[in-house]
Amino acid sequence: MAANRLDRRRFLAHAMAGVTTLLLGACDKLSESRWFPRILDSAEAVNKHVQRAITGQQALAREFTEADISPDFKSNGTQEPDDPAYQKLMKGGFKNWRLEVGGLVERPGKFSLAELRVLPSRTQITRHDCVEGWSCIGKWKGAKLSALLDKVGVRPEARYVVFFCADAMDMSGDKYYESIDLATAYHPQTILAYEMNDKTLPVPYGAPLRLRNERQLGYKMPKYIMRIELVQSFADIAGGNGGYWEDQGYEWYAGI
Ligand SMILES: Nc1nc2c(c(=O)[nH]1)N[C@H]1C(S)=C(S)[C@@H](COP(=O)(O)O)O[C@H]1N2
Ligand SMILES: [Mo]
Repeated sequence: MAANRLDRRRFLAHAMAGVTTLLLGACDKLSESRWFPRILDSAEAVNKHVQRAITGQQALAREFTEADISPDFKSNGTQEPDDPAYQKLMKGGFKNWRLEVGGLVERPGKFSLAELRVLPSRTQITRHDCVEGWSCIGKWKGAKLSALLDKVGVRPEARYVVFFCADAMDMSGDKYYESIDLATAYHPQTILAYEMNDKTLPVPYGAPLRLRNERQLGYKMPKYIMRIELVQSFADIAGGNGGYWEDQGYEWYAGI
């Protein structure tokens, strides 16, 4: 299957053209998101390589103004987990909710919302792009994931951050989960959001805590986070592909 050098160069050139289209596309109206299928078609490794080569590993996703905020942000996927433990926490205003952080860390721990709120935070107005072809702009405030990771101490073997959620996606009872690499985890706009549009994060959008990972598609931003685990490989977790949607065939790297 190894492509020869020329083929590989042509392939890269093609992929670069795709990225140029998408960079221009960022200035388009929300309805003009024709570039989605192109991204999903391109090979994951090349997509990731090219995006990082062109925009830089830590380049920021575009940010918007208050006037751009969508009046009716769409809630997608789960809108309220029916898991009994989640329901109980929700009815108690999430006072008893704790974020568990474990795996390849020096100091595993459990964090209340109050504890997360005192970590260094970031507020950002960004565009959420769903693979289904819709986009909404919202304002998010949350703890920087980098700050939480520094607090627990990431062990050198760790390569991915895995998020386990409260909601089951289908009759199988399989819970939503998702993973990102450490470069994404340390990106300045990668936050654990507890506020949306200046209010406590509402349940349809992932209360009490959801990830904002602004340079990837919506499915890479887990809602209803209960536990975070640092791992070396996600091969043994659930379906082995790094996330609920990846187990159904979506790309693991969903850069936009
Ligand atoms: N736990 C959980 N996280 C999730 C989902 C979900 O169903 N459950 N849906 C994903 C998808 S496909 C999208 S587009 C966004 C939707 O976020 P929103 O409801 O704030 O629009 O959340 C993502 N994270
Ligand atoms: Mo989505």
